[in-house]
Amino acid sequence: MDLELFDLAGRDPAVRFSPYCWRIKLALAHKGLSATTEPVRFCDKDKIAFSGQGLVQVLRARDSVVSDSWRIALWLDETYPQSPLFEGPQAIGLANFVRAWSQASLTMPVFKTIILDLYNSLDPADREYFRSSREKRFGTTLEAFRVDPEQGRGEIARALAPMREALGAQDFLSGAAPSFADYCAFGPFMWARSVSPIELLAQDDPVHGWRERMLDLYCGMGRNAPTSYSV
Ligand SMILES: N[C@@H](CCC(=O)N[C@@H](CS)C(=O)NCC(=O)O)C(=O)O
Repeated sequence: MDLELFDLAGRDPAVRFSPYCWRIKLALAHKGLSATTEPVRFCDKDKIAFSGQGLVQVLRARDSVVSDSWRIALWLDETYPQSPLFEGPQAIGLANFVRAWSQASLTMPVFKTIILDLYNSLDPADREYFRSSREKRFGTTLEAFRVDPEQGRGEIARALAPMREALGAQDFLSGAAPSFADYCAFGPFMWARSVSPIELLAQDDPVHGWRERMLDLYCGMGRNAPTSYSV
């Protein structure tokens, strides 16, 4: 079955920064599946109109269209049982908790730290859309929403307390090997890495070691991904 991923892109179409899209790219590699990817910019919503909604991530297979990264992950395991992303219903429940925690606690401090670098990585038409939609959402300018790197690192370090505790005793959130819970928590780090040179983690943080292991997965898929600046 041919798989096609609709993946958010920056001014440079090779720079794919969406944290939700990263979850699925790693999930596909985990299952040994490949997909072609189609870059989508914020102002290119026509490209995903067939999905009946306006957000990426969208996966199109020969006779299915699935949107929303969590639903895509469940669909992948149902459709391709090999190398499961979730080993049974309990794993689905626990990974869903990590997904929710990552979105509720980690996304915002990362966003505040990288927002101007993200903005500068967008295509000019997308910049206008991003500024007006996010300023409306946050009720303030991007510049006022942004925090400086030191404050950002402090907020991120506090948000990561439960992860740090778990990773003191195991290599991945899922145990000895990574799974979808890890991909959900890793998404915000790939979002940041794709567009911003700001270092989010202290070297001696166990989460730093986990992020290094995650970057190396699947032949360095995350580490070798194009960025909007020179690494
Ligand atoms: N729950 C969705 C969230 C997807 C989402 O929020 N995507 C953002 C990009 S990171 C988007 O498409 N935004 C489009 C817009 O703001 O117009 C998922 O997990 O796939």
